[in-house]
Amino acid sequence: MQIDVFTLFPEAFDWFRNQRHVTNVLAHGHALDCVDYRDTTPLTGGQVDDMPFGGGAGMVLRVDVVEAALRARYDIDPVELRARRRVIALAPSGRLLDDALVDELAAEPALTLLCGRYEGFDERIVEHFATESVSIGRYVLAGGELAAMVVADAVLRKLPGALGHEHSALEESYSAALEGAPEYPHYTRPAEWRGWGVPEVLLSGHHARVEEWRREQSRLRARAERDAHDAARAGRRP
Ligand code: 6GU
Repeated sequence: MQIDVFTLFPEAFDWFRNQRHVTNVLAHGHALDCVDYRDTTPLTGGQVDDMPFGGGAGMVLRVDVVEAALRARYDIDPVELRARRRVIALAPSGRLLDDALVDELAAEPALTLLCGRYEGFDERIVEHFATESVSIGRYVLAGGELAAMVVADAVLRKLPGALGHEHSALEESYSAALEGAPEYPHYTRPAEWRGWGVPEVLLSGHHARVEEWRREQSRLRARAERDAHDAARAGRRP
């Protein structure tokens, strides 16, 4: 996997790059690179954005700036680039990220993530350079950087070697292995704390019963989640 993140704030990714699962996959030959729009902007003074036509608050990332950055990185017309790799514009209105989309992205050889800032992108960037736009939820962030890190985190931890031998990403919340349900609860030592115990079955050593209990818990959580969701939609509190 080769992830390129285009951003105005490459230093924002320094902390993320040093996370264990990220350093693990980078050591396995995967790559995460940040590209600064300002390094190749055709405008003077490092300008990358502009006022929106028609007026209104905020600034919009310019299409010529993004084109210059993509051309410098890939040496082809960005209109052709998107036939060769997925180019994702991070935007609050995009396709909602979920486990299925993460799986889809993790199967790609390469991803390009475009971060917008301020009021976002000139729409022509999304229309002509991107293959799609992706959102991490129905709320608005000040920029795409946090969303890009969320996407990269979720994708990279799916890759072999990310989590080490002791942990598998196969059976976790919202995975196919759990039929799309949330994960079962976990407990560790101490077995009792302030009188709060641990489900007896987990201490029993019966692997099959533990498995059965975990499936059941996962299903119960799925049902509770569905009920809470339905209640919220009906404007009630669960
Ligand atoms: Cl991808 N970008 C921004 N700016 N805000 C968001 C988002 C993305 N996803 C949810 N909110």
